[in-house]
Formats: sequence, C-alpha cells, structure tokens
Amino acid sequence: MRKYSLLAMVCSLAACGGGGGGGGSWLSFSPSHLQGVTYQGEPSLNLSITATSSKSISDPVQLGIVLDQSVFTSVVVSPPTGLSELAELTVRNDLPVGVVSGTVEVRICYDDPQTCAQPYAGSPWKVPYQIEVKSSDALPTDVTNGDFGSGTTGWYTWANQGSLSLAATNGMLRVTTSSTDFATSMGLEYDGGIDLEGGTEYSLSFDAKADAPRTIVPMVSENGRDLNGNGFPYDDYIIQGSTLVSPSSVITGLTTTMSHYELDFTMPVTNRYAGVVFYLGGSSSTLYFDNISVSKVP
Ligand SMILES: [Ca+2]
Ligand SMILES: [Ca+2]
Repeated sequence: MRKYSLLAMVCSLAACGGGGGGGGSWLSFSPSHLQGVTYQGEPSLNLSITATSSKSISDPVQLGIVLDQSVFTSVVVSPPTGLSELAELTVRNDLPVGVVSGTVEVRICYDDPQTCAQPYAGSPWKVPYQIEVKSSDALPTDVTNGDFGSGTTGWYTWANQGSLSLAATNGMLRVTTSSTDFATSMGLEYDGGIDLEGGTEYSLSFDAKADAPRTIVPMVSENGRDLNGNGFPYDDYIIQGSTLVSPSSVITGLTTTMSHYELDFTMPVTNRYAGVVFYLGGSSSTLYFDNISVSKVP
C-alpha cells in the first residue's frame, strides 16, 4: 500500500527545490540514495533527506512525498531554509530480517499532491532507498578485546587537533596524545557494537592511569545511528557519574596509579550496536587502559 504524505506546505516562497532521479535536475537530494541499518527490537529508524532547489517557484504549488507504507510509517518535513528543506522519514520497526529497497517519490503539484493531476514541470522525482534489517540474535554484549590480549584490534582514534596514537604494551593499551585543547577534541573509540537493552542499567568499567594526573571523559555512545530520533547519531548514554562537567559528559580524573573506574548508566533506548568512546583531549600526558568492559549492573 502506498501512502501519500502531505507536506501541506505551499511552496510559493521559492522554497520547493530539489533534483533527483527521474525529475528535473534543478531539484537535488542529499543523500541521493537513502541508506540505513537497523536491528530487530530497536526503535524506529529515522532517515533524513534534504531537497535543494536551484530555482525559485513563484506559483502556488504543493509538495508531496509518496511512501511505501509497508516500509515507512511517516514523514515529517521541516520548514524550508532558503531553497532547501528537510524531510525525516521513519522506518517501520517490525520489518523482517533482510534488505528492503525501493524508491520514495517526491512530487510538486499545482493541485492536491495525493492525486497530482497537474504536476509542476520536472515533477516527480524518485529517491532510492535501501534499509538493512539485521537479526538481533547472538549479538555481542560486551566490547571485544577490552583486555588488549589481541593488541589494539577493534580500537580506533580520532583527532580534530593535535595527534593521538595507540600501542599495545604489557597487555595494556598505551595512548599517546599531544593536545592542549578541550576534552572533545580527540579520543579513543570502540565501534564494534554492543547489544544494550533500553531501560536496563549497565556499567562501563575500566582500569586506567596516566604518566601525570589528567582527566578523561568516558562514554557509551549511539555509535553512528540516531536511535533517539533527535537528528544527531552520536549521543552519549552516560549522563551522570562522578563529576558532571556538562549535561552530557562525565569527567574522570586519572592518577599515575592503575585504578579501577565504573560509571553506571541506564539505557534510554535499545541500541544493539552501541559504542564506547573516551574523549582524551586537553592534556599531553600518556594514558594506559586495560579491562574495558560494559556489563549489566546486578
Ligand atoms: Ca590486559
Ligand atoms: Ca541521537
């Protein structure tokens, strides 16, 4: 069944641009191919698409988006910003395991978009999508190689400024940093995916020390998929702990002695592929980690 979702907006303000597959090239879509990954039991996946026009429409027209109701539940369109507007499509959360693909039709019409007997020149456009639904059976429930018995396997870094490098040493991870900027500027990341259930309390635990006392910000994160539907795919789940430095970050002070740290948090949503992040900016003191683990609080 197809659903005609009305973006009851009249595009007389010059704002109904776009140009994707099939239609007039003055309207383009970003991304040009919608893609998403979801796991069984997770909340509905939201996919965002922006339509951008290279021309203004002065006629009173209406924009419509045609969805396959067996794949999507709804679409919300934000008011246009200049010649662009954003649509957020919500994927059904009861799709079977496998890959589903098709196209979403965008149309601009002089009349009701549901019938669209009088399409605007160039309309409609078809934007392809591909959604992969993965099984939630037998997913890892803890980080892999959190004890660094396999060297640095599975652990990555990023640095917005300064430099950062990893090495395995004596069964630990050594992280060398050169950073004087604030805490979110660089970090250590595990993005291999941990299956965490909404409403359940977990603990992120680790052993750590540094060559000189310093702070770090440990997190369990959304890991690239926007499962709380706020438009940002890297939200953090740990929001309380030893010392709050902002509503979404917990700072942990390290000493020169290897010590054990635990941060408890309750998952607000089910994320079957959550990640772990340590923000390591703000100091050039070398760090050592071991026994990084996420476990249910008994
Ligand atoms: Ca170890
Ligand atoms: Ca989010």
